[in-house]
Amino acid sequence: MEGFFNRFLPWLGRDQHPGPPETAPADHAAGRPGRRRFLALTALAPLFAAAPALAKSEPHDGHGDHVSPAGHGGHSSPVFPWRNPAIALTPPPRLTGKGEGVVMTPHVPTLGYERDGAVKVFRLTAQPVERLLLDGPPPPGSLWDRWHKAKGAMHGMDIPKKVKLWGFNGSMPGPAIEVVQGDTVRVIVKNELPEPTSIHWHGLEVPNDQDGVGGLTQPPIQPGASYTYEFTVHQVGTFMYHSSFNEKKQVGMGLGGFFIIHPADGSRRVDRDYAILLQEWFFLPGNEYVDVTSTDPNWFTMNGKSAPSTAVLTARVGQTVRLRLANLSNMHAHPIHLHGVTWRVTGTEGGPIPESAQWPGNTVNVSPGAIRDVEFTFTHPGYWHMHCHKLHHVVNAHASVPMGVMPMGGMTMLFEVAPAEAGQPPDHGGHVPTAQGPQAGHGHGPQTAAPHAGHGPDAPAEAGPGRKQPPAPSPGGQDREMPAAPHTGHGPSGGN
Ligand SMILES: [Cu+2]
Repeated sequence: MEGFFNRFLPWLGRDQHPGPPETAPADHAAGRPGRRRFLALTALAPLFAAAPALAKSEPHDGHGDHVSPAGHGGHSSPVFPWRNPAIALTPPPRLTGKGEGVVMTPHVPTLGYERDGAVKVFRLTAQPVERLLLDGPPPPGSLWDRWHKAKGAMHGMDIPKKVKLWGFNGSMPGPAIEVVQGDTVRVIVKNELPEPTSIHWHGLEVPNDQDGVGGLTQPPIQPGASYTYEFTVHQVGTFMYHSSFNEKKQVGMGLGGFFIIHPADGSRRVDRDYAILLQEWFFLPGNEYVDVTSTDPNWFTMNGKSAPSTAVLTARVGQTVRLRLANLSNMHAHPIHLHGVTWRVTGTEGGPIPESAQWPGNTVNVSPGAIRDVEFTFTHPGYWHMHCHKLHHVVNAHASVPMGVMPMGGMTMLFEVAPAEAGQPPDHGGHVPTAQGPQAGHGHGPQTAAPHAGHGPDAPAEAGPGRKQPPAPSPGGQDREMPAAPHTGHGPSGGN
């Protein structure tokens, strides 16, 4: 075992592990972070938002200090800006947006892969991303527009909320990765952030040296550097990837995404398969930099959008629907509630739940770090309301008209459910899906082409034969998040 752990010595500094300090003063003399340093960092925290301004006035001064590895030697941690202008941002790799095509991730692209023999090769670039949490006013006549006008509440809905976060491949959340049980997966991660990072595969049973805990199981990925992960997936279900370095800040700035594994035998299919990532943020009024020190968020997003800029999901009566709900929030659980259905909770962050242990409901609490798959069938057409049932989480910016009629914001989405297709009974086979339900041939009509299961073709990213049509576009219009800087002309594989 000693030899095994010696592998970690170069970056873990095991020899220097002090153990319990004999006396506090000696510990301070050795440079161990103490209360004084904690207080200093607390005092510096608000400067984070101002850091880009400092960087602007001194474009190249001091960045050598800013990007130095953190945490070694006991010196004070540097304060990192949102972006290091000395690091050119790579445009999204060619295959961003061309995934397996089974799961729909509104507002977020999926990520295609290239093949290296039997290995599926994905590319993720961690980088600063500008994001519109709120696009602005819903288009006149759109569902959201009609709803809020009928309600008499449009106040504050017309103000776009543009923020500066961190993401992958120009997207926050990062693009969704879809693979098949048994695949060997290689993910090449490039760090274009101003500070070190590393990526953890949340819930995956991988070898320890692929677990992505920066400084513990691997050296942190320094700014400008790349790192390659490779492992074989044997599990099935809904998982995540996220930063596992400086997590409170880096996850709090958006560094995460879905990692979905389909069964090798093609089971667990449904007609409409949606993945929704739950996140929360605190923004001081008028500030586009998230305050990662706050424990009291005032903005709440589903796949990076707050209502009324969230997608309108679609389904037909009789179709089987799955929601994969994952919570990457720093602080809060989100009890997600859907009107008009009784669902079964069919999966967790640990994979599928055996049928005998699935439970019915219409509200499921998703804790930070947890994932819940729910499956159901609508029995009635119409507009069905889906929202977090912590009602503080369905307004934006704590609402500016607390004694008036508040518009719906935050973690709110709508389902637009069409009648069953002609010739089909609206409720064939019962409305609570059974374990057989998703495979029971409910599919019919243009939206129900069976997702292709099994291994992707050699060039899946180009063809996407199983691609389902995405849901209706966000009522607020197009996603407009993009890398923060003009593209620099690097090719998709540049820098790797
Ligand atoms: Cu919530």
